[in-house]
Amino acid sequence: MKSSPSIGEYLIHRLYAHGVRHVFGIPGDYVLGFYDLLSKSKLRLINTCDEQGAGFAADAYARVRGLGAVCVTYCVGGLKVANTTAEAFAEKSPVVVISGAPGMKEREKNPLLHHKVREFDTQKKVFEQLTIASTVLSDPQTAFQEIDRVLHAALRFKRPVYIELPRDLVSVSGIPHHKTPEIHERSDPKSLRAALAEAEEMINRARQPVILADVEVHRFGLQDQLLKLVRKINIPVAATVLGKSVIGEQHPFYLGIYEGAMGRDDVRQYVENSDCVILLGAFMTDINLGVYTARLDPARSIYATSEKFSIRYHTYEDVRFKDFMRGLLRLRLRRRVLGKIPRPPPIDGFRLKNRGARLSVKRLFQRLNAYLSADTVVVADVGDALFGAIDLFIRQRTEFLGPAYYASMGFAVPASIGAQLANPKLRPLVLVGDGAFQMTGMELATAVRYRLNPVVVVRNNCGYGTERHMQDGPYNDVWPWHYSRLPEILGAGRGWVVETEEELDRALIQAGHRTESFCLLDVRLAPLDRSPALERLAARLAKRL
Ligand SMILES: Cc1ncc(C[n+]2csc(CCOP(=O)(O)OP(=O)(O)O)c2C)c(N)n1
Ligand SMILES: [Mg+2]
Repeated sequence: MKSSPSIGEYLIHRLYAHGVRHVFGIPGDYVLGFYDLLSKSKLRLINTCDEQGAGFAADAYARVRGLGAVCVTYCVGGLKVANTTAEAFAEKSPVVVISGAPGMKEREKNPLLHHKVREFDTQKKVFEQLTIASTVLSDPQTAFQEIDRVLHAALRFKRPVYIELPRDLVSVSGIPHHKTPEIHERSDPKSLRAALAEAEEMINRARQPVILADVEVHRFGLQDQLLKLVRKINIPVAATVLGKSVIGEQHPFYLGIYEGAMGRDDVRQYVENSDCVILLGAFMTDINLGVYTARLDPARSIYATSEKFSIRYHTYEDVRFKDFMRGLLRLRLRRRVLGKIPRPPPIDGFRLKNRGARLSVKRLFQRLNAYLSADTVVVADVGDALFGAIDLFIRQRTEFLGPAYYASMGFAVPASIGAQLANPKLRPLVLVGDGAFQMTGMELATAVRYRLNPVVVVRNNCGYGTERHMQDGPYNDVWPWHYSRLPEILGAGRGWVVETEEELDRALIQAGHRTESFCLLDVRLAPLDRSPALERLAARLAKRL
């Protein structure tokens, strides 16, 4: 690094230092100077078809790799990633949104420059609501510090941040000999000690303690600590939907997904009958909790996240999530003899039953379960793709991505691009409804361009199936596309129409061999057919009414 790099160079340098290798986006005149720098840097630019695709890809990249970046032009590009940034915020994914902007000189006298909405800071104000920290790099004296501050916030809180780069400052040098500060944030020692002491007493006294592990365990890189803790005291673990795959689903102490009425009954009973539920990095969202059907008693819970820490009804201030997790490993916790615990049903080898019969949603997921391998990352879109995927059996950890809280449709296809670039060893299996596919499915062009090879299962049920069960009407229909013929348009890939079990079986086997580009299965399903997870929810909700 030069003693006095330009503001653009410093930003690139810091992204690289934090492990970013790809930046997703679409250029425009306000960001061209920075694109030029990027294209000559060690970072690789990934041009998507639409900014929303870039936003979802960067989000998935951040979930897999720890930090992601999207770079767009002012307002016309920036506001298109507002929704994806909102999702990243809500689901704790650290995405750096970089937006070009009019130069500071151009802003004098407030002229009507193209792409401006109302004021020059309109876009910045929008992103203040959607990010954990934001800045306009308008002053070379403070630009480096601002970059440090904002990137630190992204990593500290695992939430998106916004950096606006006026085009006349990209090549301006910042202050010379700037040193990036190393920040170590610690817990308040007294508070941490007291919290650990109370946790020790509560866990040791408990008859049936259980861990409920959620997404922050993954975001903060604490999966090894979790495994050590499990082994240390022989304690069973359930995961939430958002945290699915935070622990390998074949682990002998793994119970399954806990999600109130939507999950398996045995998992639900085990967790809800526990006298000490240790919630690690958990978001108490409605979907995570089976649309409010979960019954977790705070009087019997330890609740540890990066934002809040409480045991029973009282809260401890300044206890860092990481410190608490590490502290748990040092406690004198009673090692238990593990009795019989609920276990996920074994994965049967799939046997074709009704060769010619129309494929049902249930059998689709059973067959997909047999297809998964340790190298698969499952990327599920909103709708029954996400609900059904809950019952899939993820072979290793961190290999399930789905917008299980904010739930924006259109996530899965672009997210698979981000996920595979973040970890090229993985081959994505995309589960996406026909409705969601019509929103962002054309990003398959990006997959072709960058030689990625997702296997995309389009669940073609002629419309918004999930919504049909709530209230139906012609507004839930979508226009039928010839999905399997997209390879003709894109000049690469393979497509299949799948109507029977046998066709599904054959297509998946062939897709396993066709690794040179994407594979798309247009899976025809009955409009009202739904996954076992959705069935369970509907049945149990009906019982409670
Ligand atoms: C961007 C966005 N628009 C609308 C919705 C509301 N919504 C939730 S599920 C759904 C239908 C999804 O249809 P499809 O992708 O075909 O999946 P299916 O329900 O058929 O499994 C809609 C419209 C949403 N979640 N996100
Ligand atoms: Mg559909």
